[in-house]
Amino acid sequence: MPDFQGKRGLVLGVANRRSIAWAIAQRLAAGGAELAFTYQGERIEKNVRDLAESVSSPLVTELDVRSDEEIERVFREVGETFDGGLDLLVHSVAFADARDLEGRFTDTPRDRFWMALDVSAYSLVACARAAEPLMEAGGGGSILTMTYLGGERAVPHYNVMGVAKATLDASVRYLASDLGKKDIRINAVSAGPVRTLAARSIAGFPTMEAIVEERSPLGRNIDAEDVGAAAAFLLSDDAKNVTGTTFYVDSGYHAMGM
Ligand code: 0WE
Repeated sequence: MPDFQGKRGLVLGVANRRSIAWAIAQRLAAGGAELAFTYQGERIEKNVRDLAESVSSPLVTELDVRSDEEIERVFREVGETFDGGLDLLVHSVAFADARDLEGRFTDTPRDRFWMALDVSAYSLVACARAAEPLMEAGGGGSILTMTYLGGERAVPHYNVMGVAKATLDASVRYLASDLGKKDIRINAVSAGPVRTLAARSIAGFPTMEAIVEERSPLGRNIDAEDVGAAAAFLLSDDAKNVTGTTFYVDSGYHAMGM
């Protein structure tokens, strides 16, 4: 169990107790980290406040990652809360219009294509830039984002989210290249399908789970706790020489050709 005693973190992307971001946050909190949270939209505010309170969070604040002004405000609040420092950043945020997660990728309209990339990929760049001075003040830091195999291969119906994840994956490498000199690391976890709020509305999710069971080397699906454990390693000093990489938590599914 990695040690996060004295570490300060910001977690984006908790919606409810099933969220991958929450599984990661619980691991960090169990290791002694102090955690701030953001939430998107009033509908989930109470959920996130209740969860945050259970780990004695000093800050819960709204953030729509499409807004540069909101990102600026949130990182100012984080700096004020944590004495000008930040050690850990968890980015577990993605969104595409539901209409674009079915049917043909070819039919994705321009506005919804850019919306998906804005929320799901550019947000990492904007947050890494805002985190940089706070992490630099503390002598370094570690950033983690969530990706999916659909950014590397054409997974049926993942469509524009796949293009967003390809952009996110490349952004991880370029951010790692820039931020390494400040001892700021950035990595991605590529998780297999997990039943979260985001997954529940997706038709064919049970079919995907059945395929993972049938074809993955380990013959089973993963859960959010598996992601939490991998994320904790990558965020911890145990991974002090790991940056710019993708760590697969998918029962080995990505290694197969058929
Ligand atoms: O990245 C994801 C899902 C992210 C996501 C989910 C939704 C559902 C509700 C982004 N936007 C939305 N928009 C909504 O309106 N995953 C890795 C899970 C996932 O989603 C899929 C998958 C898998 C796996 C969609 C189609 C096919 C496979």
